[in-house]
Amino acid sequence: MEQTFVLVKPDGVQRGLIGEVIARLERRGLKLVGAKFLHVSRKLAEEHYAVHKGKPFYEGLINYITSAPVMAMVWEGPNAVAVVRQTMGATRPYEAAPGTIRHDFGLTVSRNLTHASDSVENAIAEITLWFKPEELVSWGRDTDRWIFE
Ligand code: YYY
Ligand code: MG
Repeated sequence: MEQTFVLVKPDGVQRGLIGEVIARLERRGLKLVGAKFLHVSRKLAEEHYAVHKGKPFYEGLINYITSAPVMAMVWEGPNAVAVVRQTMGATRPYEAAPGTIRHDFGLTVSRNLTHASDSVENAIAEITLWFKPEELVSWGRDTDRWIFE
């Protein structure tokens, strides 16, 4: 089953939106299989955002993501990567569709509340970077058969 990596970034945590993000993903039908609340080190932030190194917003992005705690999670379900990206909305909140997290709670790209893996390949890499295998919980949920076949 597909898994994806999700972060509630420092602005989401500071604004008390961890529960809101979790509620939306749960309600969508996805299953939580890993979670940790942590203050991100510069090293982890730089590895996570390595693809953006050298871009004009990179330093600000690293400073922001390391400025206060984040909630890191792994969510599982059919098409989990695409489903979570859809629920998050477009990178720039002013372009995100109504009903998405970034639309409903955000205004600017540098405070866009959440991160979610953008491909299955990157999801695997990000889950491996942030979680040890034993930190992921394999569990059966009785409602699964009412959510997907
Ligand atoms: O995957 P996603 O978070 O939607 O966007 P990316 O293009 O991967 O950029 C990562 C992160 O960088 C974005 O969520 C906010 C920040 N950022 C920025 O501050 N300014 C930009 N012009 C582009 C991205
Ligand atoms: Mg990205």
